[in-house]
Amino acid sequence: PRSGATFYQRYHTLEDIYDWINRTAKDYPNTVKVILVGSSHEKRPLYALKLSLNNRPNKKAMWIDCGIHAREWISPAFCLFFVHYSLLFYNQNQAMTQILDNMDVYVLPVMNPDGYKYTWTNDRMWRKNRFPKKGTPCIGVDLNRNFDANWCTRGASDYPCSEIYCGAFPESEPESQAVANFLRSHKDSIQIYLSIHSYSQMLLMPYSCTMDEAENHSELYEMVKQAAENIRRYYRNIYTYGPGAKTIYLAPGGSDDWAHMLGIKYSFTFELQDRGRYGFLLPPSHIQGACNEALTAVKTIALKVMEKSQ
Ligand code: PAY
Ligand code: ZN
Repeated sequence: PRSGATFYQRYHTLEDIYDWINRTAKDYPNTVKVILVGSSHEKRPLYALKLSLNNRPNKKAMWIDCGIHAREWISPAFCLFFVHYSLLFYNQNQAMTQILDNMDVYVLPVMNPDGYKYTWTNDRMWRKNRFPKKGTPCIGVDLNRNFDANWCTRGASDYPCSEIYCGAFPESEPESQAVANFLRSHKDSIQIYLSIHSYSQMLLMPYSCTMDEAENHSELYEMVKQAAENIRRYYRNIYTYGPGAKTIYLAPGGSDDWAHMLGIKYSFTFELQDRGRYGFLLPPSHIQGACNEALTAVKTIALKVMEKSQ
């Protein structure tokens, strides 16, 4: 059951997450809407929650996706926590109230449900989706290499057995296509794009697909820097920050770069805890801390974006 805060201090199966989505929508009928944005290869629904806490006209929006990579369990855990926190602390926490008064938030808790399911049943370290490519024994496309941003250049692979296989063509996968379609059709309202991954403790900004600087490099850099400083001040934990290509490695075809190129100026990828001790196998006892840190980064960035657009 979802009762009690401890629900958010555990990892959940895909079935439990679907149940949670339904219950959340039922419990908050006036503020939460479930949107079917598409479905996976194995025909599982991709549900996003739309949080709309205030019906001011012409509100902007923020998009957050989690679970693009199956084994990064802290990522869906963050999306669940974030929704819970937003609903509970609207009108309690000042930053959260300000944010939700000014923007709607779309949250996609599991972008890669087939892969996520597979990590619970077969292989805890699975990363990609579960697309079976004809003519090879290998399965799966790396959804974070499948977007149309310098697609399949250095830092991705066209070899289907690779962990960073880019797929047959950009948006070849139903999961990435669903997200891309949604963002394309809402790009006038969506101001902030966030994609949640683990691990490494990094706050990444465009670009990851090239060494070139984004045209708004300095404002993005200020945002991730301040977010990292806040995390350090409140939680005494270190997050590195900067453009993906220079901070972690070249990663073409990523969702954050593609969203930025689409015109969503404030686009980021967060790499949550830890820095490698447990890696993808972050113990449940660390969920709360990891989520608080990521929440601090979301708040810092959203408030900065709001300052600019006022
Ligand atoms: O925007 O540069 C970016 C994202 C880079 C991520 C990727 O898609 O490769 C980084 C990795 C991830 O979260 O998937 C980092 C982890 C530790 C990994 O699997 O290498
Ligand atoms: Zn990842």
